[in-house]
Amino acid sequence: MRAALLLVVAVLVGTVVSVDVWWESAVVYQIYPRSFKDSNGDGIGDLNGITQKLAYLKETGVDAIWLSPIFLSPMYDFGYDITDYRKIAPEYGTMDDFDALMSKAKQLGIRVILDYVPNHTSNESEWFVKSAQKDPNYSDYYIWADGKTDPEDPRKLLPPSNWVSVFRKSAWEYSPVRKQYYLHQFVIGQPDLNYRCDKLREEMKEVLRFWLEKGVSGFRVDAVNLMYEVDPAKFGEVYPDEPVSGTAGTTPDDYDYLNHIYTRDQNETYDVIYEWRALLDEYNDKHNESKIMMTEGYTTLPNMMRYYGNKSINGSIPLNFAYLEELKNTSTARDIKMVVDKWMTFMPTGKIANWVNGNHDKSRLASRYGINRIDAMNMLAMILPGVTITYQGEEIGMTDGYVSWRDTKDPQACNTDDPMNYWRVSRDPARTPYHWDSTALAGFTSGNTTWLPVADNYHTVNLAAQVAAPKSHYKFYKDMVALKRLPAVRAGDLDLRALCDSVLVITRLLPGQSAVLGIMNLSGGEITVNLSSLRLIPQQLTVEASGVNCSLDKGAQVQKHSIQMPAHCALALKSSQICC
Ligand SMILES: *[C@@H]1O[C@H](CO)[C@@H](O)[C@H](O)[C@H]1NC(C)=O
Ligand SMILES: *[C@@H]1O[C@H](CO)[C@@H](O)[C@H](O)[C@H]1NC(C)=O
Ligand SMILES: *[C@@H]1O[C@H](CO)[C@@H](O)[C@H](O)[C@H]1NC(C)=O
Ligand SMILES: *[C@@H]1O[C@H](CO)[C@@H](O)[C@H](O)[C@H]1NC(C)=O
Ligand SMILES: *[C@@H]1O[C@H](CO)[C@@H](O)[C@H](O)[C@H]1NC(C)=O
Ligand SMILES: *[C@@H]1O[C@H](CO)[C@@H](O)[C@H](O)[C@H]1NC(C)=O
Ligand SMILES: *[C@@H]1O[C@H](CO)[C@@H](O)[C@H](O)[C@H]1NC(C)=O
Ligand SMILES: *[C@@H]1O[C@H](CO)[C@@H](O)[C@H](O)[C@H]1NC(C)=O
Ligand SMILES: *[C@@H]1O[C@H](CO)[C@@H](O)[C@H](O)[C@H]1NC(C)=O
Ligand SMILES: *[C@@H]1O[C@H](CO)[C@@H](O)[C@H](O)[C@H]1NC(C)=O
Ligand SMILES: CC(=O)N[C@H]1CO[C@H](CO)[C@@H](O)[C@@H]1O
Ligand SMILES: CC(=O)N[C@H]1CO[C@H](CO)[C@@H](O)[C@@H]1O
Ligand SMILES: [Ca+2]
Ligand SMILES: [Ca+2]
Repeated sequence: MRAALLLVVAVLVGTVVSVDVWWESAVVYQIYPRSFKDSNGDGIGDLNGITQKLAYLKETGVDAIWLSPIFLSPMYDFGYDITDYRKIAPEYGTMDDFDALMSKAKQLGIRVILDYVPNHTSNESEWFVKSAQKDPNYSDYYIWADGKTDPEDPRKLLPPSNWVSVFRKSAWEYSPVRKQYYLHQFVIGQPDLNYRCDKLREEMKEVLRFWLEKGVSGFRVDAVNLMYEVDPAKFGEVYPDEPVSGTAGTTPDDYDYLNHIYTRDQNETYDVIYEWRALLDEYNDKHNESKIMMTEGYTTLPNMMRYYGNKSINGSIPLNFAYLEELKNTSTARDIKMVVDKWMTFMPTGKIANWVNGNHDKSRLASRYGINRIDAMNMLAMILPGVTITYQGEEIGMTDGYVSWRDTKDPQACNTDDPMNYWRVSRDPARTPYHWDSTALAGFTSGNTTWLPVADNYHTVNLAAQVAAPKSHYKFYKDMVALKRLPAVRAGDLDLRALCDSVLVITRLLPGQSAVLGIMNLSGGEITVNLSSLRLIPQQLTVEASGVNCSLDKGAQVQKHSIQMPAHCALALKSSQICC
């Protein structure tokens, strides 16, 4: 009787434990659909284009693709302004195309992650149109407030508060229909949703369920720390002004002019994330996989860490922007170690780290760090514990493209007061089409135009050339993906050492397994690295991945006390004997 009971308990526990938590050491590849592959010659990337290229992604070895928004949108912010969360943008395809993409991905074993944009919809959303008309079912879906009368001119109406949009100027826009102002933390066409409305919160959960039912493996959640604004009930039903930050060189139209204490990082945000996590967990058994949730929030480290949850509650993986914000092309091995250590130190025990080398908002990896550091940064993102996130093109070292003012599409650049300097804020250079090969327009389209110009170095920097070359950034990347599958990289301990300003050594150690090492020489001179001080590493090592600047080839055997590292070489090694 007692034995039978124990058996039942064991089986129950067994089923819980066996859910596939596939993402804990995954490679997630971010696709910017508009610029990945155009299948019908209109110059705009689309879902069928992605489906055509899934075999390539399988060959590369990625676990999952994250698609930047593919939903119905007027594209003021290229899909981050959604009209209907359940419809596909016609320029990207149809729901049938999406279903075809899903089934091809499933067949190949690639998981699909969607971008979830909860902070705002498009102003063309039916919800917004009805909310402006005060339809009782939607009236509270957005942040509405009365204007203030101008003390100097009583006939004039001023916005409810001094809040500024991320893309500059007042964050409030007057609706002549409702005769009130609505809040938009991004462009005017992106009204903020009101998470203090219970019905809206439920509605947004239904959106998650809709896509989970279609078999997606999780979500990347956009601009999460701007979701809540301060509760106006605490201020007599008005939205209070934010204090001036005192940042030098800013004017009241600039986002940095204010200290955003009422429009960012509100405490209610974290609870919504934990609720969404619990919702995703409802699908664990149904799909026998744990869903992934990654959240985007540019905020302080302590705030970031709250998204993870704690021992008793699970949250999301807060996207780690340290590589984008805290490191640059001149960072030393010690600088890099400090940045990695910081994340590992503050991350709650038992949670999963992540490493982001780029996204569609930032200058590309190869431009930010210089072409000499492409392999080193890709190696770092792969060999550290946790999730690797690659923005399309990083695997071949694409640089930013040149986009003239005339060709500029990004609202952040178009809204600038200083057209001479649009390129300083434009996100278009990091969004130019993917370089498939050296044929016309980089093989991106069969047509004769593209929505953004193709970068002119595609003749030399393209996938086909790198697949054909004996050594390339792509081949190195692919070897690193394979290395990430080794037990020591999946689950081993991390040991990180800066041997000097220019040499960083990353070691992953798991008892009973081969040790895995990554070594990078960040300097412009050749050196011989002696790893004798790493006592747990066996003597004999095999080269598993060799960057474009290395002289040792894949498969070469080396001794740990003498490893030849030419300038800018990034080398990954595995011990021949098991370690520790
Ligand atoms: C669920 O996935 C896990 C891990 O891949 C596997 O071990 C288990 O057998 C699967 N369970 C079912 C019911 O398919
Ligand atoms: C509001 O929603 C309810 C329930 O869905 C529906 O019966 C009702 O007709 C809607 N009201 C309006 C004004 O559309
Ligand atoms: C949405 O906002 C844009 C400005 O970004 C404006 O041009 C357009 O007319 C608005 N559309 C609706 C339906 O309000
Ligand atoms: C938000 O939560 C933090 C941590 O629990 C707490 O210290 C802080 O006082 C809270 N802020 C507000 C405005 O409630
Ligand atoms: C974990 O976080 C939850 C939700 O914020 C909180 O209620 C709980 O007290 C925390 N538990 C621990 C052990 O910190
Ligand atoms: C949190 O998620 C992990 C899987 O990543 C799971 O093993 C763990 O049991 C979950 N913890 C809670 C408190 O739900
Ligand atoms: C680093 O980047 C800056 C600005 O992009 C550039 O001026 C400088 O030459 C670069 N330095 C190296 C070592 O690549
Ligand atoms: C581009 O293609 C369109 C449609 O095929 C054609 O009508 C047009 O003449 C072409 N333009 C150029 C510059 O080749
Ligand atoms: C490597 O370092 C160890 C310990 O400092 C030293 O004994 C050994 O001679 C060095 N080997 C070489 C080849 O420099
Ligand atoms: C490293 O390799 C790149 C690409 O092949 C090349 O452009 C660069 O000059 C090399 N750097 C050095 C220092 O050899
Ligand atoms: C990296 C990223 O996804 N950034 C997006 C954050 O949200 C704003 C508004 O939705 C977009 O403009 C950015 O592209
Ligand atoms: C550890 C080590 O030998 N570092 C060297 C890397 O290369 C630069 C430039 O040649 C040297 O100055 C460092 O000493
Ligand atoms: Ca197309
Ligand atoms: Ca908001």
